[in-house]
Amino acid sequence: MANSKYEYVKSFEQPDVLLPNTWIVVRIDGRGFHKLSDYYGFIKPNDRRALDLMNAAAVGVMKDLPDLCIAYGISDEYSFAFHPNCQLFERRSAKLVTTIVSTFTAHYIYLWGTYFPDTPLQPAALPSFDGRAVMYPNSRIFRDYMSWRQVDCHINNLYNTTFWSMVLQGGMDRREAELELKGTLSSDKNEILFKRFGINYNNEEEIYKKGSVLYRQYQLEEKSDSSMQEETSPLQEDMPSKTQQEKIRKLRRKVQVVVDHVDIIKDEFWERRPWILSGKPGKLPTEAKEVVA
Ligand code: DGT
Ligand code: MG
Ligand code: MG
Repeated sequence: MANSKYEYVKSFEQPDVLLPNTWIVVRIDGRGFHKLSDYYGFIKPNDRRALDLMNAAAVGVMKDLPDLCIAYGISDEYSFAFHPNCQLFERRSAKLVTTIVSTFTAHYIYLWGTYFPDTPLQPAALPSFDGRAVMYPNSRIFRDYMSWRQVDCHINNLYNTTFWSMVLQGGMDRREAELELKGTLSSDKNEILFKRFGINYNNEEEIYKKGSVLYRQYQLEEKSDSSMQEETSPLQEDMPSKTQQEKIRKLRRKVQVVVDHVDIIKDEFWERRPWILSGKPGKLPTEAKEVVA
């Protein structure tokens, strides 16, 4: 294309390439979901339909973007992680974030009717999401990020379960319940739940207590301590070429994406699924070789 006198405006575009060889986490979060959950009558404190819809939309994102190696979701948020060796969109932040946000929102809206068949979406309250990309320099810090989100899930869920039991079952005023819970420890909340409402928190559903973790289901491995030692080399020569990347994407598309509600803080999760931290495809499960998720 011929140069025009207007071409110079291109120089106003700012580069936004994320640092090489770092984990990239794109976290999206529902905009104004406090209001939206009231508008559509989400059940308090946890609406299984709303969480299943979040998970289904996230599975859609994982399938559309095979470069993603793991995702973790709670409430109205989801964290999507790219391995340090990922070269998608030359690691441009805006491209990665906007693609994930719009792909997620598209799936969320498309699937809404499956999970809320009696409550159609209204133009006055359309779900939308914001997003940001954060880099983590090594697997230990990346795992700390994931642990942080899962600890948040636990703290929020224990609080919300107790709070809503006091209000809905105990008939307490919201402010009264809030005041009583101020400064309480986990053990206090467990006791309130058990003594007043006969609820053993341990028996609550795992999806509420642990959140949802999505990954590609290769063959589980025996426990070993190799996963944390697997740090990627900073050498550019070690980065997969364009052809290698396409080959890896093809392989990943063949593997089923699973939704799990398990502990991701302890080592076991990562040791048994070394392909997540290594960024290299694992062994295909023998019985599911032909499964296209
Ligand atoms: P934001 O993110 O600053 O635009 O504002 P919000 O209102 O989205 O606030 P946020 O993201 O801190 O909190 C998530 C809200 O979503 C929270 O008020 C509770 C609501 N929510 C999420 N999942 C459920 C659910 O399963 N049931 C109900 N009742 N509410 C939920
Ligand atoms: Mg939100
Ligand atoms: Mg949120």
